Amino acid sequence: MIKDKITKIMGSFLESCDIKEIITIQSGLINTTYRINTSNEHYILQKLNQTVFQNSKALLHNKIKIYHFLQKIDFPTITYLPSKEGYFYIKEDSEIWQLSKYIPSVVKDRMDSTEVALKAGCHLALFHKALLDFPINELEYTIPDFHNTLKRHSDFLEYVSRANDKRATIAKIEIEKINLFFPKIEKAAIAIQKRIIPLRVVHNDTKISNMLFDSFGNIICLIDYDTIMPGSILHDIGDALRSGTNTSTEEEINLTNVNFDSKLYNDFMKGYIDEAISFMTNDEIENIHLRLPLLLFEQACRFLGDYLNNDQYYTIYYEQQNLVRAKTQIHLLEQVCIYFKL
Ligand code: GN1
Ligand code: MG
Repeated sequence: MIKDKITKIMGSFLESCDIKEIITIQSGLINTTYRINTSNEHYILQKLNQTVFQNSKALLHNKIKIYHFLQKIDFPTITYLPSKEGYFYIKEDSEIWQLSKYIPSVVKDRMDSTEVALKAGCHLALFHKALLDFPINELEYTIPDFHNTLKRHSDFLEYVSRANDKRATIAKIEIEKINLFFPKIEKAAIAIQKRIIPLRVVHNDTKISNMLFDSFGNIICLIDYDTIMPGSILHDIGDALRSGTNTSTEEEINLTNVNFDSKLYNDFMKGYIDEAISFMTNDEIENIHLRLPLLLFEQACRFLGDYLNNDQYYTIYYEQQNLVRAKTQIHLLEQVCIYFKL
């Protein structure tokens, strides 16, 4: 029984714990997450997906180092709790579990006003700024080539070549669309891959649902430090905009609801640049607009690739969910390419 197992795991972290309620949180696509309500405190308990995060040691190393660093400089952060043995995780039947304090907050899938977009941009810039002093060489690459768009595309082509006939036929139009988009984004992908853009400590998974808001629309903190590693700030900007400027979500089935909101795009950029202009290089400033189309393209390749690979990577709750997710990304990409004249 899951309750027995969770009670045992909670007992490895806390001296005593009277569990009142266990709620499964479905918003993440990789790890298994529960909210645990007890008679006094609420917690977030998470089981790491070790198929995706094969180097769990490196992941925990990065996560905890960043956590301690943010705490030390008083930057808003999640609070991870140590186990009774003093580690920030426990191992149970070779599974890895982490516990953090639950933060009462509003979770948004998109930026729903100018204020929210300005604040999201500003907070992301402050996060990057706060980590400028973090010794980047101490971080490990937990998932190599995570935002390497060219690699994501070549992996996608591999999945196309190996796909079963049924799925390849169902996804025919989307596969063709990705093939048509590739020449449009290839130059930008190469420019970014050539590392004209400096390596910095970045989050790598800045979708808006990873920013917790209070009831006034202020950001409490960024969550999900699983993918923090060296990368480009442009990845984070692009990923926040990918979800943030969508008038619906990446799960939307009705594509007429999925539209690129250019006003929110500009608001977010203003919030980011006002705060980050002091440390951004010219190359970063000149290439800042490229990352949104690249991230959308990358994510379309990843979702469609996973559909063609029989849903091995992302959690799904119904059969064509990864195809639906790929369609939303392609639909937005079409609009974004027109906007940026790509
Ligand atoms: C995954 O698990 P979650 O929801 O934090 C994925 C991100 C994608 C995102 C799409 C390690 O993030 O890269 O952008 O789904 N994380 C990993 O929703 O692959
Ligand atoms: Mg994540």
